Amino acid sequence: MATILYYSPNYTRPIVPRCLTQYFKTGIKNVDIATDMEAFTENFPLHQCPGLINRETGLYLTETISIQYYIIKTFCKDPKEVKILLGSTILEEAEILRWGSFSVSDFNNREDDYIKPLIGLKPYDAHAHSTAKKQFEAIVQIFEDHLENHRFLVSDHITLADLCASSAFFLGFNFAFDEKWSQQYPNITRWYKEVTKSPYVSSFFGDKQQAKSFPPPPK
Ligand SMILES: N[C@@H](CCC(=O)N[C@@H](CS)C(=O)NCC(=O)O)C(=O)O
Repeated sequence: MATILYYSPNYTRPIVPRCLTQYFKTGIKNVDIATDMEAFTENFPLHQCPGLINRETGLYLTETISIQYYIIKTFCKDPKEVKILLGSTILEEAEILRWGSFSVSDFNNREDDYIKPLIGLKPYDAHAHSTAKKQFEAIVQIFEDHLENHRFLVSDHITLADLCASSAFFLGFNFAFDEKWSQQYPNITRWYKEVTKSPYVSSFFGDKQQAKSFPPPPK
């Protein structure tokens, strides 16, 4: 039985795990949860993806960071490349985990609360949305300030932290962050454009375009 990576094209957290399975030619089968809902639900009762499973070997992983880590450590044949992606000192490893976790937890959740009501993927409530906007602006500023003095999040090259964070920013850049937004956040925009061109993730980002306009609040 092949190892299966469950994903959904509607969600951002599985983007990097999927790209890594392809980049490292892992043979892991990428399965859209919509096409295998019964088995997905049976194995992943929280209904969250990504999820990685091989019933024969007993491999069972949830959590984006853990799955990415497993794929890189298992399938990247070049120890130097592993260090590039996952860090070459304890502090670098810790920083990569820090930014990766921050991106797929706090940042992702605040971005969802801010962007999804604008595009009909969550109910819109004007008061709740005004709070969500403030919360999002506070977190996005942390990236903008950091990237003012750093080309990438942790090191002078792309690490897993950048890949993770670029997938978290995808929702915004795809549906809302237009040119005007980019003028306000030039460092994030410069960084996002560079990271998403990386061969690690270009299989996903290659044909994606930045949003043309920021969606107005629903009436
Ligand atoms: N802590 C998990 C969260 C996974 C998660 O929330 N995934 C989202 C997609 S990006 C999901 O499946 N949402 C569906 C749901 O919560 O019902 C991780 O880091 O992987």
